[in-house]
Amino acid sequence: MSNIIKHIKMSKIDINLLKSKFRGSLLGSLLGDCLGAPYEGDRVTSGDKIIIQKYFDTLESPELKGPIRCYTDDTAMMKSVAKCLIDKPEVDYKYMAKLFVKEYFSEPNRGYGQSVVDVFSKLRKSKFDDIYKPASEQFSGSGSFGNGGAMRIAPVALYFYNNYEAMIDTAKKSTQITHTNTLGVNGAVLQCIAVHQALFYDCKELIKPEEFSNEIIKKIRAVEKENDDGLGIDDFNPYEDKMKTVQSFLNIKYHDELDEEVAQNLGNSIGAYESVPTAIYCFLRALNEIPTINNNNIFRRTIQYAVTLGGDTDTIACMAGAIAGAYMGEEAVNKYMGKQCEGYQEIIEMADNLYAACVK
Ligand code: R7I
Ligand code: MG
Ligand code: MG
Repeated sequence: MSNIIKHIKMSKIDINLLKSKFRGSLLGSLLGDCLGAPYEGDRVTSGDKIIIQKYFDTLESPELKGPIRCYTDDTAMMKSVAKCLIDKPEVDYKYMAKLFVKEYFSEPNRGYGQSVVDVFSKLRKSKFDDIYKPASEQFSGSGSFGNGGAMRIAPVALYFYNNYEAMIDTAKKSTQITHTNTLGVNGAVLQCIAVHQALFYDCKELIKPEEFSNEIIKKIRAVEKENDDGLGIDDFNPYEDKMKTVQSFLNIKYHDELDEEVAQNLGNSIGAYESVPTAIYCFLRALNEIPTINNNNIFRRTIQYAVTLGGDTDTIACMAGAIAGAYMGEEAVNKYMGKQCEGYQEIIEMADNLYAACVK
């Protein structure tokens, strides 16, 4: 274990809360994806925010009968990561790659990124000979910096809740099957760290955004240091810097133009660098009231807020939801809203199987 990792302070986890937190996190990922998907690619106006409020209110209604909100690639791939961890206690990355490919070719219309589709075809054609080669060849050899690694990472944070070093290693290796660009890989690691950290907080105690983000900064600094060539010429801590921008946005009192500024500066696109810190920001902002959102539940507020930022709404809401669910647990998830989402029961069972696979 590297010295840097060893010195990160870990508070003790409450094992009694863990099962609910596993469910909460995977459901957060699912609900964010399903409920954010209809707005993917949109620019959201203040009028749209009122419509989104009504949309979320309606989804909580017991009387609402369908249509079921479908999940996208975010959940499809998250399910494969969870299945791999459940089936293979010693993580088998070739098996994970095969699950991704099988899932894609059985349901290709889930809104996958263009580059990742190409990786799946190459993996299948090469019979999984070298599972990291196709991804490493993308974008003239620099690899994809998309948020596809981050959007599916929550099961890794849960499964390795008590093994930080293995969690970081698995977050990297599972991402590299499709994304080898450092920004894509470390974006997934950052999201994994945030979900993992949220497990250690009891939702009866309100998280202090400053403290939570400082802890993340310390951990991502250690990860980014490993990419540093020691020459001091290039910037090797983009995520640490971006997390400091998250902190400065959290210190700004909410005003009408803030969301637009967040979308511009933190980003809301499909690049990991433009979306993972934004998802963490959504969770931390939603710990307190937001004037454009009329709801007291932190879990719902996080997902709804992520959707109102526009852009890559399914993925930012999925990532923010996974963090909020890991903090709040299943009890915070409105059941009627959950049942509107495709795969709701399946994800609950998956969370329980993941829990059984790692909590002895
Ligand atoms: O990262 P990935 O799995 O996409 C995830 C996103 C989520 O929003 C999902 O909800 C879904 O909508 O897609 O898929 P990739 O194809 O690896 O990356 C997504 C896109 O990012 C690519 O198709 C490119 O448009 C862009 N991209 C890059 N563009 C230029 N240079 C990723 N890496 C690069 C790059 O290095
Ligand atoms: Mg998607
Ligand atoms: Mg998306």
